[in-house]
Amino acid sequence: MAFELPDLPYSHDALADHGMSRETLEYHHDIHHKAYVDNGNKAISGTEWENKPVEDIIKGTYDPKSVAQSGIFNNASQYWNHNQFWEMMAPGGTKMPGELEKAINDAFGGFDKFKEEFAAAGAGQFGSGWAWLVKDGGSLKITKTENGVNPLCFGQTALLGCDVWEHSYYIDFRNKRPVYIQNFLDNLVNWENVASRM
Ligand code: MN3
Repeated sequence: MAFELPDLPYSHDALADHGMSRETLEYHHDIHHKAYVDNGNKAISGTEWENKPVEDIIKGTYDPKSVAQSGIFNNASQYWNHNQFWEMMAPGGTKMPGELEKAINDAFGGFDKFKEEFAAAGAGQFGSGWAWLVKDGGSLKITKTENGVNPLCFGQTALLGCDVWEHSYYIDFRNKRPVYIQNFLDNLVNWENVASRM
């Protein structure tokens, strides 16, 4: 099935008071995400993947031995990653459901410890990539991935993902990736969405 650019679940202005400007969302959603949609559709056209669900394309084309990955993988995974990313945010963030709070406390020894470890993963990803909170079997883990690689590649469930490509933060935070990640965790996460993925 063809990839389609979803609408943002909020207006382009909705996150501006919380550290993510209209200009960032115009570039990031309307231009970057759309490019993954358009290039992905071109890449799968006429291939065995043309009518497959995007999750199957990602899992079926991921090559653990490749750094560059294929054009099909890169565009399909970045298409999917951004579909999740917009849903994982809400203006000002949301209250964390108790069930998720307990799971985070159990896994990381408290919310502050979780935030520290997640921020370190995002800041420590050399070059473009993502920081993730994943469910791996029964346990919660923090991971980082390069470029478009995501938890589906490793049989994990993505609960929260933070885009640490420069296009995600350079307009609002310039080179200060750690400040962007801290703001993401403090002011942008839709914890209800994260909990719904468990
Ligand atoms: Mn991005």
